[in-house]
Amino acid sequence: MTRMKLRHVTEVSDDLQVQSLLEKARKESVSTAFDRADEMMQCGFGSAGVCCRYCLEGPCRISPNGKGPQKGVCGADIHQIVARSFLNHLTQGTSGHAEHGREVALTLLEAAEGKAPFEIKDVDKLYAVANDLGLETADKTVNEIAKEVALKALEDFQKQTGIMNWVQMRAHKDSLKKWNDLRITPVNAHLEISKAVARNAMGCDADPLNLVLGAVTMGLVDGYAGLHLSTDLQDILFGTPKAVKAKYSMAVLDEKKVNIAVHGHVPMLSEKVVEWSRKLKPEAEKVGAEGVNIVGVCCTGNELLMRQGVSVASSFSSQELVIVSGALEAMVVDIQCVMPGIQNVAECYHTEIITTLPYVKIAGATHVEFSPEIADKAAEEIVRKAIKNFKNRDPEKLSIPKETVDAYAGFSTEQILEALSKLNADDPLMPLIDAIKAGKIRGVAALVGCTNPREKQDIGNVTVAKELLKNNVLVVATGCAAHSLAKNKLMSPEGLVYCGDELREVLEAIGQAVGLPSLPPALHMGSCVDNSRPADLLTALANKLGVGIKDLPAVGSCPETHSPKALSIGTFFIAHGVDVHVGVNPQVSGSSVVTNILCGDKQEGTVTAEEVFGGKLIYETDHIVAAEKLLERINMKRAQLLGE
Ligand code: BF8
Ligand code: SF4
Repeated sequence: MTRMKLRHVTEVSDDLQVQSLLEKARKESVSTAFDRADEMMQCGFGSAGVCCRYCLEGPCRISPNGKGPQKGVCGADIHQIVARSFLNHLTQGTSGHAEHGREVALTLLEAAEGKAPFEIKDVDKLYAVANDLGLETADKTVNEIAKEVALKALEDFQKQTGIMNWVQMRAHKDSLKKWNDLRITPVNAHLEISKAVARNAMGCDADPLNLVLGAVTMGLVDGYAGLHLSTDLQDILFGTPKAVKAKYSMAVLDEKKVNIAVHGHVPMLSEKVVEWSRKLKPEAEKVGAEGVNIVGVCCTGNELLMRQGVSVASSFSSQELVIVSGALEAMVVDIQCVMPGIQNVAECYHTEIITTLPYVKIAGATHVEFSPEIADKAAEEIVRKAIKNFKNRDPEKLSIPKETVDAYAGFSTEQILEALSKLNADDPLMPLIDAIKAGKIRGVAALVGCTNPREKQDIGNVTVAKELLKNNVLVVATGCAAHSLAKNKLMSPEGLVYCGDELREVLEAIGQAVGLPSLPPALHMGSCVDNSRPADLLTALANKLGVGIKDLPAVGSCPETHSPKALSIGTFFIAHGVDVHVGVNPQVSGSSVVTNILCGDKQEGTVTAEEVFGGKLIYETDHIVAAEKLLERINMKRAQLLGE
């Protein structure tokens, strides 16, 4: 096979540590996602979303330029095929988050019943959620209440009528009315996912608009059964995050310690791995190490960072390079965004890849089965395996980058409100609202989602964030986007130089009220399921102002999208009327109809997301132009809201 020309390392990432580890990988003939992305030819049909493989009459593909057959064998046209392919992406993204929520609900149930070794860490949040669910709490023990909350959560995967409990509890009333009017409000997560798969099959739903509305239902399932439900229950189980200082970059690996990377998304196992890494320090010392060092990768990293201040080594696209350091004794993975490629990379070093879930295994990897009841046993076994592997480290292959970056994280909605309460104890939202009204804060932007090996790492996330900050937009961040911003000093007061003067004054005033020099320019709100937190903040702001979420000067941006989960999250926000930018092709361009529904403006005779919900999808690959478009939308909403 002819090798495609690989990008120079400086074209892959601006991160010098990533560049040097990629160089090392290439020298050692180790294949990584960055190089595989260069070698992979992109299919034009797939890119436009016009290829259908839903039945064995096909595969069928329609050429968007009008040449060749314009209908599949069954008669499906290009718009029907693209709409189904969009719904398929959304269903896939949503099912991952819904499974996450269900696993956490089961863990809470087992903890409450005394079957799993977890305690309720945030009793106040438990009471708050129980009250919001309308549960009676008087004369009940904490565990009794936790059990009822867990059962309410599990109803959201079972009930056959009505609407999901978490939608009822968390949705803004105007948004909910809209969804009810459109008859797209989800009943239960599994029912909706199953229905989406069924309607997408050959011979079923063939109306592009109806299919896109089905995708919006998936977005709502994602938002409530995935994001909100997971965040609420994880906060109850593991604690609601508070401001915390931590370190970022590949340099968080420690030459003197046994290094374990925790990777994936669901925090149940990784919380226990942290616990056992402390307990087994004496065992690590016996093999000549100074202890056990846990580092985070992807959203498991975000979860541990937010609650325990665990340092973060890598976002999605450079996950394999953590292994290339030669310093990693074990990489423990649970679910989602775990590249199968890590096993091949690990085989070139001494790293042991340990899978933990029965339905997420990697051929060649070690498997240590995890379930909540045996959480301690599994975590202990994993940490012991890593300690045992320390002796196999090859000093010749060792290359740990040197400099870490300080970052503040832990900005849950509760933490933000607590900080604001230092300025106005009776009405904590008012300082924020006053700043927005006065134009000191032009609007709020959530920088969310991924890094993508096809894209130059971090550059999209950082450029969009800096442009918005410069224009006095308050930036919050989650997921791997948060990783990009943290590495580039946007989560420490050092990054204040990137803010407009007015925004900087507001951040300093709030920060100083809580004893810090300033709040950081970008507030880290957590993992991808924690996109519930910016949604909660927007709901609180809208309620306070007596308007809908669609009326707020708020936007979302995912410049380096890789995962369908990001499309699900984006659709969840669009359903609230929030404009959402993606910087990577969402694979709908083959259909003018679907593209217009998602991205079009209000236009007579056509139905668009903007017209129905008040927000739209913005696809823009130029990061500066993307920021300009987002600012334009913020200014438009400000004009409508404040009469500017
Ligand atoms: O859920 S941001 S690359 S790790 S999908 Fe994956 Fe994207 Fe990272 Fe977290 Ni979210
Ligand atoms: Fe072709 Fe229709 Fe089957 Fe798709 S569903 S593969 S368009 S025949």
